[in-house]
Amino acid sequence: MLQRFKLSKKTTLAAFVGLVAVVAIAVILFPRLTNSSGVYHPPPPDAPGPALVFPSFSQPANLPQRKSATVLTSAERTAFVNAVDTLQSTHPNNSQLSLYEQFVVQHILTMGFRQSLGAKGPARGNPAHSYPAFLPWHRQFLLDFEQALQAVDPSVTIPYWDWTDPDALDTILQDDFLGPVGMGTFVEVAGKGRFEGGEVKTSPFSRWQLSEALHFDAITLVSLGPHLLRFVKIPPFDQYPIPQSAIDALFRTDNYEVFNALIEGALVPAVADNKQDYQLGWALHAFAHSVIGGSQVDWDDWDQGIAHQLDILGTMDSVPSSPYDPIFWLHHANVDRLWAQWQDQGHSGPDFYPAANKPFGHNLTDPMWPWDDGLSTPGNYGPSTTDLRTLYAGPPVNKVVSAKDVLDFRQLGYTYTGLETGLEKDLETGLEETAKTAQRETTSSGGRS
Ligand SMILES: [Cu+2]
Repeated sequence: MLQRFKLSKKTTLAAFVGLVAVVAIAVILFPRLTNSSGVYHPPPPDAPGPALVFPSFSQPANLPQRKSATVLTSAERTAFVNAVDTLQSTHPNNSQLSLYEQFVVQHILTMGFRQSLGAKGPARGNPAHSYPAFLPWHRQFLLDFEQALQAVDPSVTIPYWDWTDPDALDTILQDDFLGPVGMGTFVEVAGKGRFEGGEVKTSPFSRWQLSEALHFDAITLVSLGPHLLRFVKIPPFDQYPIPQSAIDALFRTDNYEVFNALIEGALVPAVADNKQDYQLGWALHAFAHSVIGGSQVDWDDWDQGIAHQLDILGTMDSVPSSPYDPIFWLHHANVDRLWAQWQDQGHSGPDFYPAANKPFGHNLTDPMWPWDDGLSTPGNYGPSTTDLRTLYAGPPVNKVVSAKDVLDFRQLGYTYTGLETGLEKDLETGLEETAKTAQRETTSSGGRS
């Protein structure tokens, strides 16, 4: 039985783990947005800024749709699972990593952009996390993955996990979908009880043999072993579904950087009624990672808005390795869907993305590694003696991609069910409806007189 929460903070070990955790979290999750008090003040709503404009898109007919995981037919689930499983079982040219694992190693190497690790080129910070490019980087990442799936089965799109849907998690964790919760390892959470997690033991994903070099604890850099690990809904990450009010808070901002940081989970609103103030925190995307992965955190600092991550338990909880759990893709499709929805609500186009003054890779037209034609290279990052850079084959799409190139998701060739088809079209429909209503009223009032 693990006594994870009884680790005394007075021990040297705890101090060391805490320090490593703080550094890891600071590097991986927190953007440099806050002032010295840890509170971020976005510009007031009436500050001069880009005017909201009606986007000029209209949606082509038959644009492939990413659907909610809860509405997939049994055949659609099977097609998705088979395509994912095929990527994991396909090793091009007898290479050490599968097609699927190329995505995992790409994600891991975003953590390697530190000079101390041997990074080269202009890219600064983490190309995919903690900074403005979090959303566009993962948009391109999902697109590449979806295209790889479609090379196996053209009918497949990535489903999304709506975190506010109480049924979605149970649906996803079925044997005929992404497999069940983990089993066989018990976690004692102080004041909360004993909880089970561990290996995924049924479904096609229970047969996956994970590369230990790619599957590791981001704090200790110790391998998490060859099995997919889930610790689902273990306190403090047992609050599922995520309340709609948390999504509503996200949609109150008109500021891209605040939106990006809030959805990544690096900021949370300090006071629900005070829309201006945000604190360092852990919500939405980061929270949902831990709903599956089962993070253990230091409660003492939670109230201050700073969560010290003490223990990583499951695959989804270790940011670098998290794409190894196929839930990652459904989770990030939801992140991308919410950004798409926010864009549709008057925040589309380059006015809603920082043009300059961000670390290289995070400004509007900076190439984002690895879609940068070799401009930057990461250092080696990970637990093993294997240099992960030697295993990475490069991006599947051989082109230069900046945030600007992925702002318009419809132009990339997909949309989400439930998104409006385009404001212009809605406006037309609305005008037609108004005209029809007026006509009906005229007719009926005419009948009464
Ligand atoms: Cu990521």
